[in-house]
Amino acid sequence: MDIKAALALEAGKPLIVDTVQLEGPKAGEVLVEIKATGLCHTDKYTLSGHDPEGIFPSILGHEGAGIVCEVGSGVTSLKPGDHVIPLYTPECRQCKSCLSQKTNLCTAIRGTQGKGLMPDGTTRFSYQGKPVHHYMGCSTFANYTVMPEIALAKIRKDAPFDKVCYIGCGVTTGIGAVLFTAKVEYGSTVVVFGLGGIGLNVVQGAKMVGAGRIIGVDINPKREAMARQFGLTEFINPQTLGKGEDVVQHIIELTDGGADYSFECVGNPTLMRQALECAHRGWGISTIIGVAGAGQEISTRPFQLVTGRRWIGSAFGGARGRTDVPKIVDWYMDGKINIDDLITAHLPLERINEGFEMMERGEGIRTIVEY
Ligand code: NAD
Ligand code: AHE
Ligand code: ZN
Repeated sequence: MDIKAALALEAGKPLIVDTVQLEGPKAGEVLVEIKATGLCHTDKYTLSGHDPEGIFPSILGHEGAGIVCEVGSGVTSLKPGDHVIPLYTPECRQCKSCLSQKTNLCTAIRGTQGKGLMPDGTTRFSYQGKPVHHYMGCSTFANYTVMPEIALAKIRKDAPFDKVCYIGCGVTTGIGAVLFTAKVEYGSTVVVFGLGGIGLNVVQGAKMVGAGRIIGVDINPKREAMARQFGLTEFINPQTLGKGEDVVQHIIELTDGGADYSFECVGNPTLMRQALECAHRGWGISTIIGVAGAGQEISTRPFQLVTGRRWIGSAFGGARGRTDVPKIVDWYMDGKINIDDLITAHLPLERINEGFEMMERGEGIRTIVEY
């Protein structure tokens, strides 16, 4: 069928909106009409060419919501008309990782997904007669996509697509990192580096669990007001600290020894080190969420770990998609979490590049494309 999609034809070039061809679902696959998608910093990162798994031409986008149109043979858990959120971290409930109960990183289809292919090793998209790759198993920058059944969370039908699509990445990543990965306790002191689409959800998660202090670090002063609305208690702009004043030392002094929990939500190895080193000696846990480009590495003195700080990471907030995403949609519908105020722009697909330009300029938090 003919569909409308924003194509990433080349690294570093704007997306091209055009008609693309999509094949129907094969065994174990589902055709989904995407109704809305968020623009995540990770899409921009892959488009930039710094993602070792970035493949071109491809259709980016991984933060969507939509309706099942057709199911392939053998699909049992979904039917046409069901509302779904695509999962870049699927949940097969059968692989070693799923069965371990120790991780959300399902390995059932990770190999083909990382190569931009469906589990059978082929693509469903083509443009001008040539194959086009999938992205993170989702490709939500298209009004229709094909997904494996295990990579779709079934959600309630009264949830608005243009809000709950954000649960497909940013909301779950931020709140989940607090609840499922770091397991922040009531009364804790939390430091969040980067107060964008992910960091503000870390702030929101920290408030939910009753953190005592929530300290945000960002170089964009416009982030402070929104972050305070979500529970931030103190804001630090490293660029306005006194001359020679170090952000790590500043946080350690401010918190009487360091944070119980810190989160890096930017993707900058220098900040990852700062986040670890501002964690409290003996017990501080620092969680890396930000994605750093090819070739970048983290470093610290091993003494930082010997003296009891722990460095961990979180993908998709540690959430098991088919199990946890429908619950997070319920939290939103029950007013337990705020998504509406984080959505700062809506655009038609034809103007998707303007959304990435806004991200570049640090304007707004989440832009949603509606089909
Ligand atoms: P964003 O662009 O909305 O937010 C980034 C924030 O970092 C902005 O507020 C910006 O001002 C701030 N920032 C930039 N440089 C800074 C610096 N030197 N010091 C302090 N603050 C600085 O991006 P986002 O959508 O929130 O994504 C954040 C990161 O998380 C990206 O690297 C993204 O790829 C990653 N991510 C990871 C996962 C995961 O599962 N691990 C999921 C989604 C996104
Ligand atoms: N392809 C990149 C890694 C990208 C990455 O870390 N992705 C996160 C999700 S970011 C969503 O906005 C993730 O879940 N990773 C786990 C996984 O299995 O990909 C690279 O550097 O190679
Ligand atoms: Zn994302």
